[in-house]
Amino acid sequence: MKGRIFSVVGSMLLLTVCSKGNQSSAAPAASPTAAPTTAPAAPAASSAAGGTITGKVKFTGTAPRNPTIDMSEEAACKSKYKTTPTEENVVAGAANSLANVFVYVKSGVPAGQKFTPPTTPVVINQDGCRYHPHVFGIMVGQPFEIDNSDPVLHNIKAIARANRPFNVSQPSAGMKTTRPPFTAPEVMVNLECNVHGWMKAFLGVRPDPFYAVSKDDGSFTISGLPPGTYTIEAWHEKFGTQTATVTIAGTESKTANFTFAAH
Ligand SMILES: [Cu+2]
Repeated sequence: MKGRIFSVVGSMLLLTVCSKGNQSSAAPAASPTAAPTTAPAAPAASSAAGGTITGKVKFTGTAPRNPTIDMSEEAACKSKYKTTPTEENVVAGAANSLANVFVYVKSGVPAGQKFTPPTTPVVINQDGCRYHPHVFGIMVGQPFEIDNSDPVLHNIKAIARANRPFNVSQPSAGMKTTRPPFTAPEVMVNLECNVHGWMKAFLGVRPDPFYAVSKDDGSFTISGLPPGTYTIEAWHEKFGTQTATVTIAGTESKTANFTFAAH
């Protein structure tokens, strides 16, 4: 039975904290469906191994309606939609699942541990006078590319505190701009368009690869975690933040679910 306590799968953390700054944590609870241990974790796991945290993000209450966007002055953008486009403040799926939540390891990664950023750029595309993606992550040191798929002027502005703010003007379709990498962790960098007030995106800059954005079904996966006890934060642009504490030993998988209260 030794090691069993570290092999619990499916432990759940259910939080209903809403406002920013509130914190709570819960010890993982044992699940009766815990998978049997096959082997003790290798003491020196490669970066591809490690533990996994998966979960789902939901909300309680009624999601606020996203404001419609009046694109009548940008016919080239407006023509890309069959119905009136909306902002993407709250992207809800079936069964109150919540997309566009940035989930990341806020603390617990040993200080001084370095992670090599990918050389492939993270790309944000301006298409239909909206940003794609709307919420996303990037590592410190990773290239950042800004594309314009619209035949209209966009001017993307990064509102950053830990990083250097910037302004990039892209007057025509097909333009691509590669920015110098971000230099410091920052959750979140706000991206806005100076021309179109409804255009907003949010970028989480992290020193490690331990982050994810919830999908339409609210699911997320963070993998490759070395053993440790981690504070996981879930950030949503309207509903604030929540945190959970998860302990990972070996190559196990743990569950951390988050439930926001819609307001
Ligand atoms: Cu724009």
